[in-house]
Amino acid sequence: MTPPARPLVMGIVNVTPDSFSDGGEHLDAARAIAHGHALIAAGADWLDIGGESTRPGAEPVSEADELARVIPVIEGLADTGIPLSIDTMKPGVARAAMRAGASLWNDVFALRADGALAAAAELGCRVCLMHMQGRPQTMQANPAYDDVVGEVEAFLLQRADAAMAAGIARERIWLDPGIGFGKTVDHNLALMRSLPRLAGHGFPILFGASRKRFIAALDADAPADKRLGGSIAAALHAARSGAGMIRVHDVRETVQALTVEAAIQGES
Ligand code: 7PJ
Repeated sequence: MTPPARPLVMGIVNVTPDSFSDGGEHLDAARAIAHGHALIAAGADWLDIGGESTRPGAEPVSEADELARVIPVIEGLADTGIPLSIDTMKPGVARAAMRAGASLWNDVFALRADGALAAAAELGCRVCLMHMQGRPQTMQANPAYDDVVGEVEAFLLQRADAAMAAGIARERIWLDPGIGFGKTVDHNLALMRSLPRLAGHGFPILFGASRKRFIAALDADAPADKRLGGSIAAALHAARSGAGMIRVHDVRETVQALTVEAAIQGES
């Protein structure tokens, strides 16, 4: 029996300075590479490498600092056979990442930075276009929509059109509703319910809810390291809704949950 299809699992590799060490960039890169290897051993299909936190309230990072963080990690993970994604809003970082061995530009800013569309077209890489209302520093201050599902869908389709007009092939484009990026709990839940509709446009869907704050809001303020149950619930829902890739911290547990879910659903 061939195993039924499950979505791909993208493991998150954060390369941000460790506040508990003064070991500097080499130590941070070595740790991130080791973490990437561990995620591959746990079953990751992709790795997403990011050097600028986009969590609510996070401050921007300079291009030089972001490059110094992520490029050694991409180089260190380039020969594993597992495809690599770069989580960045900066065309310069995306360019260097592709040279170092990445093949997907995961852009929470959806290629709206100056020169981003042209860079992605020239690089010939895959792109993930994510919806975000506002900027990371302020996006959770007062998220507001008349129709969150309609507005996020229209934005993503408009960005996909812009990407194709710039010369990015349709089959290279992924869409992501951006759970937690300028959204209340109710906005996030509405977007999760609407995933089948978003998947209906023919673009593959990338979905990320791992350890996000809406889980804490539904479960007594659970801290980030106590949100695995909620993360898996969201991943299973996304799988059932047609998502093609799930971005997570807890790779082993998510792969197991998705594999069991796919076996139960059986081949259709
Ligand atoms: C996402 C992301 C997401 C995509 C982050 C966090 C915040 N990229 N980068 N989708 N989230 N495509 O992991 O909590 O949801 S950073």
